[in-house]
Amino acid sequence: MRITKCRASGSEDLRPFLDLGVTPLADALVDPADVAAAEARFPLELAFCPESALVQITEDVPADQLFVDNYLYFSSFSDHLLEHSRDHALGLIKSRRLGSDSLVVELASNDGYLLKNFVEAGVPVLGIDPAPGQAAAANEIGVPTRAEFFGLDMASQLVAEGHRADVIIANNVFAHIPDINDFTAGMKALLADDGVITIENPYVRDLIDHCEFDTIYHEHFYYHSCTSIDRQMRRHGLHLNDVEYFPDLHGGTLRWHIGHRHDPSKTALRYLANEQAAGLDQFEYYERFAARVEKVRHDLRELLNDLRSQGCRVAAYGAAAKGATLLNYAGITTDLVEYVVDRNIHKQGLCMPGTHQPILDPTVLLERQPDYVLLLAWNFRNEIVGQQAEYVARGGRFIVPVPTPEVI
Ligand code: DWN
Repeated sequence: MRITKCRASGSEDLRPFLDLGVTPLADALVDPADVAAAEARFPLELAFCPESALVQITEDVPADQLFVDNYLYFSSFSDHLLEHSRDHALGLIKSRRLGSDSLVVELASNDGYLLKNFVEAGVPVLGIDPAPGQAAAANEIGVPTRAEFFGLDMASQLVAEGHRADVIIANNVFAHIPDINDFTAGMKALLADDGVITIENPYVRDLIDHCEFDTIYHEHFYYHSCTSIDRQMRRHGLHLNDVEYFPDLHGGTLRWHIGHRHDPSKTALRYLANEQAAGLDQFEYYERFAARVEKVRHDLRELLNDLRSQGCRVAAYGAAAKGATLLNYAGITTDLVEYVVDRNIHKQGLCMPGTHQPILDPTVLLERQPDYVLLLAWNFRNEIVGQQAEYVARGGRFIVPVPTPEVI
């Protein structure tokens, strides 16, 4: 179902600027036995709302189709992400002076990859994640987790049980929630008076500036800027008070610090001023993006067709959601890329959505030594290329698809 109003502000002045076609759900990997069956496909289109300054997709895919039984994303398959998360936890324990009488709540806590650091430090935690597999994995390692969707109702229930959070962590979830206002109201209700919320998501400015269009998929309803975050929080009596930038995480990630009181750091004010100067709160900033995306599609297909005409064998690395968007938008089927490797054991043996490349263990790269590997998980370029030193030493080459297709 197509939305006609901004999900945050309710404004009807919603202006589409990028159409990536009708694509399957990026995380809906396909059982080989079902490749002949029709897959659910939905329009994938981005729009901008001048009132909220929020970039968002215009299709309303039911959340229970996105994040429950077949959700295969486990955070613990990236060493870089695990290290980043540990630094975040230890930093909060120190800066917020957390102890045995504190409470840290993580929304979309996945497999306990982050909260486990607080548990080890003796800080009480609560994980909340609707995906049963991930919640079960978290509970197995001693991270108390409830397999539910978070919102105002759940927050009110937790407060009624006597819980208020000194820290609420929401990493890679504030892009994933159909009702952003209910979710924000829930955080407002649950946060202790002097508590802090830290929200982490890829930065829409990097998406546009580095042409990271493949990070657009149906489970990402929103693509945030500091301006859109600031306006969303003010709608709920919360305030953006600080900003941290992680250029090497997921193609450029911001961590926003939010509280009940308005006490902005110089950094927060600088980010807001820079975004206004660059025009991130104006439609014109986004309207030229589509032409750049179409050029990447053209150039990548031309490169892969040239390689095929030379008889080269091409595989791909990373059965990532972004990989599904890239392969489907660019129409890259098994004639151009034969298979995908991925070290997430839950994904191996399945096929990519829509284009149906089989997903295999990365050891296959040394067994088959394809001439080229398209790096679908380019956000982990250093980690992956480093791991595949032997493949490279034997003459293998990686292709990085964005910001412009490049053989490295
Ligand atoms: O918001 C989200 C973003 C941040 O992460 C989630 N909704 C979904 C996910 O998007 P994604 O699937 O594009 O994520 P990744 O983490 O970029 O996917 C990387 C893929 O590569 C995973 O399937 C794991 C795999 N991998 C691997 O095989 N070897 C990753 C690393 C680092 C490796 O060394």
